[in-house]
Amino acid sequence: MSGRLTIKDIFKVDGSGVPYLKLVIYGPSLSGKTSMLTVYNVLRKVEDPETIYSSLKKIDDPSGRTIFYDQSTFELPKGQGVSFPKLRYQVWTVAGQKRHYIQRKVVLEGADGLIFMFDPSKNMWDDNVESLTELISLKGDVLGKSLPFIVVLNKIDLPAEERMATDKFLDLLIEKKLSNNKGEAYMRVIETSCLQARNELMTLLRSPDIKSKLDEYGRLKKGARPLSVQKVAQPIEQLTREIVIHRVKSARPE
Ligand SMILES: Nc1nc2c(ncn2[C@@H]2O[C@H](COP(=O)(O)OP(=O)(O)OP(=O)(O)O)[C@@H](O)[C@H]2O)c(=O)[nH]1
Ligand SMILES: [Mg+2]
Repeated sequence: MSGRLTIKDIFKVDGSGVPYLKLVIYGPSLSGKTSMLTVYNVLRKVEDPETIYSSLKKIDDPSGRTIFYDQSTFELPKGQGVSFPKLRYQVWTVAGQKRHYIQRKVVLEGADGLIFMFDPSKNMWDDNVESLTELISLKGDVLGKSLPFIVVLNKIDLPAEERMATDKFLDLLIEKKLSNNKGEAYMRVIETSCLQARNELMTLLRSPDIKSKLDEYGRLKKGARPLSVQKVAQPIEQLTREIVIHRVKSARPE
């Protein structure tokens, strides 16, 4: 192969010539997609505001239900872009209500990675199945292949009697041919509570000893993330990492 690979051979570039990835959070209405992106935004803001390239834009109705999308763009913190100077990752959520199908289709266009968010509330089972089936009808040919995905099981704060067991979701992933077996399915699932994460982050930021968790510039230290908050950030950050590693590996000449 002649010449060196450049970043533009591996990633798309945005209007200002900076490489970027597009991540989409998909799933039924009320599963917590907007909540996840909102918590992640607050986290980035307190950890390193410079990593927020464009702050959260929500297109929703007066009750807070998304009617088109939420969107925010982040940059990898300095020194974390593998050996690249800069990489942006756009995070989008879809509007989960059934009637917004066309909007979901539009938002999905050009996605480089997907987070599928289940709502384990017992009365939401059919909506979960319907939403996953819809996603497969739109992206089934590439999902889990050239389009990496992570599954989030939100609302783990709900009491056990109000929740479908995690096992049922693993079975569903196998039935839909997104995993070969339970072990593999479980590897793709991250259990979260966006509600708990939001509350714990707010409590932390208001706590009297917050100063001990801040660095010299007043930014929240990475190690200070409460576990619930880390679990909400993990799907976005892990997926970004997986896509970067995969792209770099497959672009590298043999
Ligand atoms: N108990 C509990 N409630 C949550 C959790 N995450 C979100 N919620 C609540 O679920 C409701 C819906 O959350 P949203 O984030 O707006 O859901 P969405 O998936 O964006 O919904 P659409 O915009 O209609 O697609 C809100 O009342 C949230 O407070 C969670 O982890 N646990
Ligand atoms: Mg929403």
